[in-house]
Amino acid sequence: MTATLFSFLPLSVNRASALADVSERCSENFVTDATQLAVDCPSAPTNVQVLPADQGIEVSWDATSIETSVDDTIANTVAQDVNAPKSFRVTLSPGDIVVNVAPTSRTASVAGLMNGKDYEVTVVAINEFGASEIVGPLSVTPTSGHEGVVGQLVVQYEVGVDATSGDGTATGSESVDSVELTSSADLGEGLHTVELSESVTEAEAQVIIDELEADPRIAWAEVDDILATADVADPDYATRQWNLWGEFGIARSLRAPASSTVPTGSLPGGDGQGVTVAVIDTGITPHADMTQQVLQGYDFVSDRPELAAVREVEGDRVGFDGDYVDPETFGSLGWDANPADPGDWRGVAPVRPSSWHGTHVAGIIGAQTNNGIGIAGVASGAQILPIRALSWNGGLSSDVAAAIIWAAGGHIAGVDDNQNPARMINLSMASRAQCSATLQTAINTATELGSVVVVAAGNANSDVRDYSPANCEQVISVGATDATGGRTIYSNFGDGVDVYAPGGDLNASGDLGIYSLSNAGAREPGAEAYAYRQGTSMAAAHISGLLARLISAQPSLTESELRSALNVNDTGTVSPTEPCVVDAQKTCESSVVEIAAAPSSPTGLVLNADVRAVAMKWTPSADTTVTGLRVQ
Ligand SMILES: [Ca+2]
Ligand SMILES: [Ca+2]
Ligand SMILES: [Ca+2]
Repeated sequence: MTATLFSFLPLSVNRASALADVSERCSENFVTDATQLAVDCPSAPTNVQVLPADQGIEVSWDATSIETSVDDTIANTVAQDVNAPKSFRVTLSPGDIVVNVAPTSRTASVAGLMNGKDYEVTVVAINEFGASEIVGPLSVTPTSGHEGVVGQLVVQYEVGVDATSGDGTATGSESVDSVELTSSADLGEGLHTVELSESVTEAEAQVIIDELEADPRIAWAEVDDILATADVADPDYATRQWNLWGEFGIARSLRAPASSTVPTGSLPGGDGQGVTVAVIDTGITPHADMTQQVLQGYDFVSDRPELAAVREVEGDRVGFDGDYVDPETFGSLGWDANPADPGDWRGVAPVRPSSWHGTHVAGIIGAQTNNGIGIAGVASGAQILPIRALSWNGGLSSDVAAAIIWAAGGHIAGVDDNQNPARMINLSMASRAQCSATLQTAINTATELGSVVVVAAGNANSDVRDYSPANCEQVISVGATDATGGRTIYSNFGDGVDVYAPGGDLNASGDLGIYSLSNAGAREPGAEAYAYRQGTSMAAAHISGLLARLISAQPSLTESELRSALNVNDTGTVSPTEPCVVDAQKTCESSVVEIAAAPSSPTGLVLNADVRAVAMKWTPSADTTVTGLRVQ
């Protein structure tokens, strides 16, 4: 696995003793005795481009030959190889973020940045003599691609209030001065989305909300937020599932002794059979490594004229619902019964090829195991309920709310009820926002219907309290660890993170992301594929799969018992509010989940009953610390 062989150079060593001519030639230098070798700094990278991404940036560059002499015992290295780069270094400020990149790579993805904040980026090439001329600083501002324009609100009407007035406007519209309101989706229990006759700024929206909330027929109103997927894209590499069998994978105790990533046994608990896991995401693409597991889902992506936006440079405004590219294949504009993923590529910032994010998340949870191809899913017996709620331009919280309610078996007006209510609901998405009443209401409804909601903590390297839906109540929020078991550079942190699971770090090495199902198409679906991705999205999927396993072994487990099994505190954990990079696991004292440590059903249960008492003995399952046993 050559891709992991980075050359991390001692950047601060020996600088003081460097020769003067080296200093003149290199922006930094490393050799102590330049007389041994022909000194030559690497050439500076050329054509450096920096593009804004969502909570991150994408950097690319060109460079001279990557061929370097492998025989470092020979002083007279071939001249033209001497200045070849041994690595590249991308730095960002503020934050003093440093990313070291392998010499074969010409790109870097930096995650965990703040949208709307200006960053300065520099790139240098490095070899054993020193660093090239510094390219930059180049300015870049990460963005979600949303301009803060509000076209829709969510309104909670009081019990018994009709959402539509006699004149066809939404109830409460006459209380608003600036725009007219029209009722759109009915999410049940008096919860409705309401369209504005024209889009307004967030400040103007707050005025409208105040006017609405002064109307006694309305309990509350809020902006319909837009959420985005919580991962970072990357091209594919060779297969390796360190996230399961590796030293810090979730099945690490099943790892073969010393070094290997080959499992010595099968995962504990059930395999997920009988458990439906809803994946509320970008939709789904067909994949041979996940066939009979996929149930009939739904597509809750709205399509409203005011959400139309420019998708590529010099392009026309196109619909929010990417189904517009081919309604025959992907379903009609607006809500439809076909959750096929039409692709979420963007030609404007944040630029990206289609992510096939929903397929990747679903594969982590439920890819078929022991079928001779591809990867092993965490819970390959589970049924995947694919629900599309994220478009190429993000997802409305009202659409996500409808998806949550429907997934759990709740009724959504105008939609056939879900025949396969989900015990598990996976939300691999995040936005910088307080938990909206819209999402909290939907999560509460799903919980009352018996579902457990697992969410990504978010990828902004910030306190999770500022990121929704991870900051909602009654969710299990999941932060991301890397292959060393530490918190990833991008993962959100803080009290609100319930548990950590593998999310991967593509900057450490391209093959240290999470490998799962994907698609080769850049814009529209093409051949099925596999790909590495990183993010708390991926981490959340591990927990959804793990809980599906526990539920399939013991269907009666409550949410509280599932939290205990994960060693997740109901009350939250004690943790610092700053990025926690000092403790051993760098996870702010939250658990790093291990599947094999979760309790499974005791075996060999023997009951000895007499008149007044019941005496029990049992054989605990191996590798398990049982902290409690409930007698029924
Ligand atoms: Ca569709
Ligand atoms: Ca549609
Ligand atoms: Ca497989």
